[in-house]
Amino acid sequence: MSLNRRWFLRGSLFTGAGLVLGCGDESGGEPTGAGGGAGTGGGPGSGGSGGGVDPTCDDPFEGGQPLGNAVFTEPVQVPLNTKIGQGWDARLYYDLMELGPDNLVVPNDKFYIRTERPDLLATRPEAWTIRIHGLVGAEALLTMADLTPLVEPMGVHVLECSGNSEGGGFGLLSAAEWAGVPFSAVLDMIDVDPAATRVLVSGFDEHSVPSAGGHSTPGAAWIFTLEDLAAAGAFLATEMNGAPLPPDHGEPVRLFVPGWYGCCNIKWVDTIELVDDSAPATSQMMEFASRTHQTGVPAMAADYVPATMDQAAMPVRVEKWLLDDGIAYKVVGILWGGYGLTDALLISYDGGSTFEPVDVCPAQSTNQTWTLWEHLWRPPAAGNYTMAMRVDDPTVPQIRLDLGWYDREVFVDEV
Ligand SMILES: Nc1nc2c(c(=O)[nH]1)N[C@H]1C(S)=C(S)[C@@H](COP(=O)(O)O)O[C@H]1N2
Ligand SMILES: [Mo]
Repeated sequence: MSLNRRWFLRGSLFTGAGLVLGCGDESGGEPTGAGGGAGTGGGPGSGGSGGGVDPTCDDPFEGGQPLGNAVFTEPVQVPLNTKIGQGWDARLYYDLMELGPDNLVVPNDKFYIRTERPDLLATRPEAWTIRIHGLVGAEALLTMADLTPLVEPMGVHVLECSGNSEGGGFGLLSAAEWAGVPFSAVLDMIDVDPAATRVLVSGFDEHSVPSAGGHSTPGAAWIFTLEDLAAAGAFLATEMNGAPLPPDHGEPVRLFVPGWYGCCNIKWVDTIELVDDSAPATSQMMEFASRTHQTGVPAMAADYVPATMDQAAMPVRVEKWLLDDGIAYKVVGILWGGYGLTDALLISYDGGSTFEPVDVCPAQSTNQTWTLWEHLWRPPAAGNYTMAMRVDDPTVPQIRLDLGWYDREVFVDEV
């Protein structure tokens, strides 16, 4: 069931998009069936085991012996934690296997990259300006000197590319600590025409090398309602993990819209245009329509639903352990996205036929960033297993869990 949905989904995503290894479509492309398993393995308990576990949380693995990681049988087709490709197609896939209780913020040099700093970008960060126009009393040019005094800490937020998929080890997903200027403070500096209902934010997006196979279309811009931006707590980010925004992440300024997919988080922001409900969708919105779960490809911005991340969850590492009573597996995973807290996470090891509860401890306390969880698993026999997840609450939107988007296959060599 879940597998069928997944294949259906792949089919619809990858139509006509042949994968160019290393610089292809960010969706990852079809599995090659060729072995795979790159980036798996790792040392015993690699990735942040030990230390940092909340003492109030029960640890069924205490006193046990870690025996290394089980291998995800899905082919990881790309190197992880290494920047590859060029221009729009530049990618850095983060190795989610590294996550652990003490390791929930991704350092800047490993934070995922989707599109590198454009080589045609000539403006120095100090000379950066943002042109403000459209439905405003007067056009304006915002400088970094206008923004800098308004920068404040924004906390840890997760960012995910809507094209995140198993072909990239689901590595287009990272969390960092951000600082920036609330978008509301920017709007306060502007004489916004009362007729304005939406805002179009666009960024520099010209590269000398075209995207391979036309996977990425030029023009980075997204249109939001003023209410959506305010409700999300959107900000213009200028710092990441205490450092100025790195070149590949939008230096000197990017949009950050908490809870929205990466494609809305425009880098190298150079224009803000106030518009109304008659604004046509941008090419970027159309390019990402299916990946942000729109119905079709609407021509008008007003016909787009917010490109927010429903509740999602997936395993990131499966550790093999020897306990007093034999072999057991520690399935470590994350919970992210969503619009409220949940304590009803379920995991399946048979592709979604049967589920068991995951006791997330410490409990989820925010939707801003991901929450780590662990689950003790005793597979009945050696073999391949498809892990699927869902939230046991029909009121919790979870479109990608419904679609089996984050299902993962793991090979167990011994029980
Ligand atoms: N100017 C510009 N901004 C952009 C993009 C782009 O290609 N050009 N890609 C978007 C997409 S699809 C994603 S997933 C995020 C990635 O941000 P990161 O590279 O900092 O992780 O940037 C977004 N902002
Ligand atoms: Mo993306």
